[in-house]
Amino acid sequence: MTAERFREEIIDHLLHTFGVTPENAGDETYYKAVALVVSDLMRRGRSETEKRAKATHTKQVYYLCMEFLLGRSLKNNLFNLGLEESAREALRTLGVRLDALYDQEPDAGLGNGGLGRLAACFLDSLSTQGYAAMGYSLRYEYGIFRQKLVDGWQTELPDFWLPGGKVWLQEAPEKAVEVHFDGHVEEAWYDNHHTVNHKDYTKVLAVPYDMCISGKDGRAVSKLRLWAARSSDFDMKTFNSGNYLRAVEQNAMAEVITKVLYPEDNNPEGKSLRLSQQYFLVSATIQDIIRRHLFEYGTLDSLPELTAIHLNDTHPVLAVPELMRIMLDECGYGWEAAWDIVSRTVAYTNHTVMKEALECWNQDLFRLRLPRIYQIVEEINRRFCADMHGRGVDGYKVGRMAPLNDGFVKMANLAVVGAHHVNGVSALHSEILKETVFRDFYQEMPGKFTNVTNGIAYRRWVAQANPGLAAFLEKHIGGGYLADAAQLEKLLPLANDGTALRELEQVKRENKQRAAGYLKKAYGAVVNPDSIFDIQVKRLHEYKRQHLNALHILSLYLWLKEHPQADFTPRTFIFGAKAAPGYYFAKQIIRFIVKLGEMIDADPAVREKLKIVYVEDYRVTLAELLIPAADISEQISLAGTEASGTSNMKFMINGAVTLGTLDGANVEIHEAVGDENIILFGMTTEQAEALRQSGYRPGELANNHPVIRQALQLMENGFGGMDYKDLASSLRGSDPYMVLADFDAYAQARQRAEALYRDRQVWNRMCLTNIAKAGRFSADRAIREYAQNIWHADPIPQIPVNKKG
Ligand code: 26Q
Repeated sequence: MTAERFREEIIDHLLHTFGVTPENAGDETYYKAVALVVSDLMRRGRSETEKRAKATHTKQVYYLCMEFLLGRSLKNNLFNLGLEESAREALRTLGVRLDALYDQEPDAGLGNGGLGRLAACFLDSLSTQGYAAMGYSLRYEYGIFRQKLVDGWQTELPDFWLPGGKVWLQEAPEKAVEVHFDGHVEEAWYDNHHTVNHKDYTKVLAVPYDMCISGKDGRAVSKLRLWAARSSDFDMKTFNSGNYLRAVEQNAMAEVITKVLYPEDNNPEGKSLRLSQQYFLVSATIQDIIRRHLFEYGTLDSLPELTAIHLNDTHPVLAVPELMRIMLDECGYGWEAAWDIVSRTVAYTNHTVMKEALECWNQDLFRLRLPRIYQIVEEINRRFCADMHGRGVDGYKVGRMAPLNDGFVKMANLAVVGAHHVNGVSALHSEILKETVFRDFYQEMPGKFTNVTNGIAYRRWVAQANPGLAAFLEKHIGGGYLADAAQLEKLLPLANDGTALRELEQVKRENKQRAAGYLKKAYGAVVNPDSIFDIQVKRLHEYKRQHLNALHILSLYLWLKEHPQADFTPRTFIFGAKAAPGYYFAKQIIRFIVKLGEMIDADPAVREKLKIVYVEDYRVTLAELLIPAADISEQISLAGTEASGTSNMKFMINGAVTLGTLDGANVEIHEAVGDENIILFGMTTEQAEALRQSGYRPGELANNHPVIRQALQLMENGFGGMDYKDLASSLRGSDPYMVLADFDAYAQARQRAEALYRDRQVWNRMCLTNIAKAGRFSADRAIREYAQNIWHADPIPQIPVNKKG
């Protein structure tokens, strides 16, 4: 589209959609007008994609996920459609800056962290590589909460994103479906801490809101269908019997289902509203998939050949019993035939090995809410157990694998039983799955288990987030890496090219300056762009060990107080993390970090050397700003706890050096770059396990270690008007994630990092090598592996639709 045409379309939307003249429109309205122009284009692309997919009987991929953490869309879509320059020029003639419009867009924060962002990156890759794909999720009215720190304490504010975000959504009321909750939870007796009591509704309307997801250069456009809950109608009987208020109330109850995203990640709580959300997503989605399939092919017999349904974690696993229900109750299938179809259609990705993060639901709650689904789960369970017993499997083992056991519905067991493939998200994680959580299953059905290491969308995380690096890459290796990430290796010959390395250093320096400018503007924080930018941004969790990082900074502080003349490269430590609102300990860690930063700021003897910035409300848009500015990428989870990590990949491609443990995908980053280009420390998974077995005594360790002892004492005595006794006593008492055991190794690793950083040539070479070797962490590669090994799906053939035979 030319700039002139673009300009006309913008003006058209201003006048006819928003009723303002170009002169009177503000940035916000301009943003919406531009978004609508882009949306129109993408919808046309989507129709083309659908036509081609149908004409060629291409297998459809349906990606089900309770979360899609999309962030902003405008820049990404303009970039993918190759329209950024036209848009910029069109707006310039109207006296408007495109970059100002980008800032008008709220983040679509429909996810917590890694899992939700992965889903978003995967949709991008599905489009770009031309698969026939749809994502399904919920149109939460409120996304992940906005974080506000009040004297270091996290408070939560609602994220009402729709006013600015809904321009990307198209309501499709004609495709609405009904979801039935045939059970009544008579009293909120089960989760009586919970204030939402949604006992009354039985029928809820699921209304689709569709968002087009563009691929680079328009090979295909995917659709993300987000369901919103509406009450299906006034219960007229109640209404007529004079209970008007009750009818209205019921209406409101139904809409509660998609009101808000649950903000707990890796620490699920068994709230009945969450179960309703999950079933709501699954039931609406499965009905939609079946409708589409029957419309095209007239029978569900061909479902496994023509569709792949992917469960992103166990959250949408009720897709298995829901598909069974429809086939049995509404399509006349018998159990065996239906089960054969279902279990050849569904695949499942696991994202965690931590026992407390595996979803299970109280059986009574489940049965009351979803009686028919419960019956089907019982039958799945009965047949599975009978089958296992029949094969002579030990009774205890059968119990451990059973979807129903100990009064719980075990969602992961249901997923493994129902899926044809189960994958972990990094090589290490997939091995741990086979050895621990799914050990029994692995022994009985080894062929089901596989690995697909996560990946990220380079087009967003490099080309858009880091224009300086993109220009550097364009100059030295061309733009081919955008479609074929393996081409990044073409950088390797530059490892000894001093000029190129200095150019790369300059790119980093500019990104640090840009980030510093933002930190100044947003928080009044003054940071030195010549200091080492050492960044840890991710959800706050004990297993991720932000407190290890902070404890070490505290020890550095104490050391610098004693060694004021020491030769020391100034460091800026940047943290960004949201804690689940009810995760009290995590909130204490945040406060500890903030207060430590304040103590340092107040101390003229150290503040030129050390600086902590805790960025409030960390989200996709801030990640895009901070990650390109990092020198050091902190990936310090206890080995064996982080399934993969994906920010580690984003840092790597942006030329930061990983300082990390051998956990998750760090293992593969190490493999890719070699010992010289990563800073590893700490126990391996086996060593951590062995230490636990042999009786880990953190209290003793603390007492015998002068540095740790002094740091913990300072925490106990307090500073900044409060003490951090809870934190200190947890470390001394049980230290579940072995912070103290890895402390020395961590301190040494940081010292090595500083030494390496001082030799600019050496450091720049490390950065360059990381970028060059990052190709394997592209989401495009991950999607190809899913397609080939799990979904058995191919891209839509590139034939012109109107020439089809
Ligand atoms: C479940 C039930 C009830 C309420 C909440 C939940 C819930 C929600 C989100 C449970 C887990 C999550 C999110 C998990 C997650 O983000 N896991 C991360 O997934 C990434 C992508 O694979 C990995 O890179 C990370 O290692 C993993 O922690």
